[in-house]
Amino acid sequence: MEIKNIKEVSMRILKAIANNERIILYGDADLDGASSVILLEEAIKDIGGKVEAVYFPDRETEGYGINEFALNYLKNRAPALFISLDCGIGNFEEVELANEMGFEVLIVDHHKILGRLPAASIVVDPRQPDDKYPFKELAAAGVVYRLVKSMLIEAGKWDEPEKYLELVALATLADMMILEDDNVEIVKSGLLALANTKRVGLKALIELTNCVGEINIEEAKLKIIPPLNSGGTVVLSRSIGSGPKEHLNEIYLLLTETDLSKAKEMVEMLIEKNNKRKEEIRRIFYEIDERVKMDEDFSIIFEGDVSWPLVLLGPSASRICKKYNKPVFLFKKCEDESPGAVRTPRGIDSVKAMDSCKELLKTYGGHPPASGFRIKNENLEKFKQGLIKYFSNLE
Ligand SMILES: [Mn+2]
Repeated sequence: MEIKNIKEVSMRILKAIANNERIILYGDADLDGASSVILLEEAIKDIGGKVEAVYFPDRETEGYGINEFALNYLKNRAPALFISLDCGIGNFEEVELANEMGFEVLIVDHHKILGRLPAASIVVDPRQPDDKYPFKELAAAGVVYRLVKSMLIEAGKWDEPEKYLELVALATLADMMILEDDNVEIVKSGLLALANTKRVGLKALIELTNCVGEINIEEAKLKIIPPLNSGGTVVLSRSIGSGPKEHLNEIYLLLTETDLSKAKEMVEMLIEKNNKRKEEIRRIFYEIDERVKMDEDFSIIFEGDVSWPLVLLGPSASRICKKYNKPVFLFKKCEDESPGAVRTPRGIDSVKAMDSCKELLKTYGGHPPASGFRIKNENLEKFKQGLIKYFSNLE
């Protein structure tokens, strides 16, 4: 049994390699997205192909998923095969735009399907209603692992699963995927591989976070993953002159670094950044906590502020959700539109809740317990009331 369309995407990429087509990898800017991109890029290189460009959107300024700014940035590389990893499943308009620019879009994602599919040439997502693959809780990197395995077997080059599995294990833990079925084996063999990693970025991370010997799930979650989660966007000019700038991020750069001393410097910086980040999340948590305490009776927590960085809303919402055991919607108040993050207690589907107000939202999507949205400011109050109504009907 295989995930729907894995074989099709695998064959399409192999054809692109054989025909020397330009390939663009577009990944979500977190550890799962970066791992997905690295897996596919390494597999393409192992088969003898090359990647024209890698792009990670800036979470703070571009938000989540495929966006117009990014497409404009990349459009002079069309025609090309545009592969969206760990995002894309909710980007209906953006995929249309990419098609118009001359890209052929492939989507490999694991987020919830929003009623219909974007107009991509092939979509892989285990959550497609007609996908017969029984396990739905793979991280995107777990889905990409099955894709690269299929490609490498087809090309007769499947021999080093460890270098992929170490990343899939970390991505699975970072995305907080449920540790059942496939994920148990992935995390177990991946963490075993991690202790003997050849990636200097991971070596540096293991050394500087004082992990010794075999790394267990707790150590991975508490020591290895947090610095990686603090990685931000980096725009590099890799080629001289007017060559394209690369729109990357620090997670990707660390995990693909080949110089150990450089990797150590990067890790030190990420650890420092992570400490600042924790401090900042604490500040936001207390700010929200103060506001919520004033309110006696509430069914949801719905708060926004101009000063809250978008990238910290998810972790702040998680803390608030843990404390109050209520659905939490946080947004960064921007000029016309506001992006936000959602966390809900166990058993409550945040994406379904937003389905009930979808006409008020510009975009939304994610996983049942953790998702995001973007909304015109004029609709914020209506959205809040719609959610209150939705949750009161649930009770
Ligand atoms: Mn993911």
